[in-house]
Amino acid sequence: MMTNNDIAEIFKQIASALELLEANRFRINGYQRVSRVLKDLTEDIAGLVAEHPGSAVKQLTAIDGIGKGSAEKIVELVANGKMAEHQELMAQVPAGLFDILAIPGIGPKAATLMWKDLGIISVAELKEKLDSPELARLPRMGAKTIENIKKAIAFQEKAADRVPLGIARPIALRLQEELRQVPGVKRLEYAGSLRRGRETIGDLDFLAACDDPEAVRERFTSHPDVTQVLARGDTKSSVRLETGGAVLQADLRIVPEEVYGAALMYFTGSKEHNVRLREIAIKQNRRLNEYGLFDGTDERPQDRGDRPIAAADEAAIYAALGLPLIAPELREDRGELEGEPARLIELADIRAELHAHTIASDGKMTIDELAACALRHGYHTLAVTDHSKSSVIANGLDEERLLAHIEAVREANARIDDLEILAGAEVDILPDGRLDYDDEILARLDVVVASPHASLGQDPKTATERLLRAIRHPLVHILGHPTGRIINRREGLSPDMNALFAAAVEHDTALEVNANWRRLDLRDSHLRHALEAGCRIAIDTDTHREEQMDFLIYGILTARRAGLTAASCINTWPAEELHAWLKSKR
Ligand code: DGT
Ligand code: CA
Ligand code: CA
Ligand code: ZN
Repeated sequence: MMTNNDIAEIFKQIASALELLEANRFRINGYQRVSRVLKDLTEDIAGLVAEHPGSAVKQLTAIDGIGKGSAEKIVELVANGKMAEHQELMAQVPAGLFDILAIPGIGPKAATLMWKDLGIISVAELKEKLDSPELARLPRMGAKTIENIKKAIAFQEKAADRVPLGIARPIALRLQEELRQVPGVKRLEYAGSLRRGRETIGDLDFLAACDDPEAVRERFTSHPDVTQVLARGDTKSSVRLETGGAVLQADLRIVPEEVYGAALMYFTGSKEHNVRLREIAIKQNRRLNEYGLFDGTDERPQDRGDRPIAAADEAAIYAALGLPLIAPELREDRGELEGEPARLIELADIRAELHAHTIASDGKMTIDELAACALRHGYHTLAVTDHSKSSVIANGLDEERLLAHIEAVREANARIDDLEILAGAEVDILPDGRLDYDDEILARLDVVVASPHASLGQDPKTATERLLRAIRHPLVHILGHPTGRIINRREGLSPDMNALFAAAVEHDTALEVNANWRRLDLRDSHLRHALEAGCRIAIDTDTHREEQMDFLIYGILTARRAGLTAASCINTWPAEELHAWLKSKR
């Protein structure tokens, strides 16, 4: 299924190809505009087309900025997976030129000149020619411009290949499960940034202790997702994984069982956390490395046959250092070694889902299906929060449909046992901070999640005012995905977070950690500050389809990275307490 971003990319490619071919400016601008409109939509275009087979073009032209011609092309693209015009253009322009055009500082004129005059058709070729006199001779190609291009290429190379947590983790779990099946495997886990629950993953780091290293290596390097074996050695093998559109490197290290804990600590990182631990060890006249914790400060005590004080498991090593076991998610050198550690929130603490969509707007489940899903998760409370009327693409509810929907929710609640189903809404925070329903309507809802969906390119000051207005609104319970960012795709709003946190405490409005791995908004670093300020937190999945309720783990990992405890998270509260809090805003 194509994402909005995929579709937007195709339109952008058409615009770029036309630029490189020096086509009419108006035509180019038109495609660029449509691409931008598609990128800013938070609702699923392919789903919209699929659900309105006869009237998709009409649905699409209802969106501001999409004309009939573009709508027809979108339908063609979604239906066939390709678009004739796009393909014709792709045949005329070398693919590598698009990467060149994507480098900040290189416009279409420059890219066309590099192509036509110097025959440069890939970033690699451009890199080779960056110091050549012929490049510097091109019009407007000064030393400063070339310097900027170098920097931009370096930045892109660094950022481009990090994979979102929600893509990397399922791949890693599959591989981990498979490797654990190999006979003789005693311990096998992923370490690295994935174990720390970072929102994006550079590569996967597996660690094994086993009787038959060759068998584990063999299973690892011959896994169906492996497209290339990069290294295959006694202690370390590396492969390239390609699956479901993601490309990811994975390393497997095999260590003796006696030192597994030390190695797991080392390869879990972070590097900065490890540095701190080694400093602590040295102060105690000891040495910590991936083979264990040793007496004395010699470089490589393991080579002399020294026996470690602790090595087999992490907890024992931390304990020997005089430290509590630090949760992997906290190992970032952000003060985790000071003070008493709190018990971090866990998946099983969550008892309520307070942000979920049904077919009334753009969800795939009925109220009953959503309720069954919540019951399977063992929740005591479910809030049905469909979109409000301004989210046209998401089939947001106008007042009349909302009132009928509230009735349907109340009816389902009366019929379904063991679950309190609350009538709610995810109400749009309009660009100026007003809400998309008036107070009389909002007051009828048990739960109001207020979220920004449009105008996400606003300047920080306007964004702050906008979100503050929603936080201060007496009928709002939760500020949903506060910045609207999409990981690796859209930066979203950049409001003054501390101002939001102070207002949220004052007005007793909870802030959402949206567990969808594309969002994870609030992100970990923001959440840390929210907790310091004393904010209440909601962790919700914003479920649109059944499997998305399992996205909760990504919200939990993110929350643990910020040090969230169950008590600060409204989704963990017993039913009476949660319901009383919700009513306090009515
Ligand atoms: P990533 O892969 O970029 O998402 O981040 P990590 O944290 O997984 O980093 P990675 O894969 O380079 O290394 C995995 C862990 O191994 C890292 O968190 C700490 C440890 N490690 C790797 N290289 C070094 C090093 O040079 N010094 C220290 N102290 N630890 C290292
Ligand atoms: Ca890694
Ligand atoms: Ca690695
Ligand atoms: Zn939502």
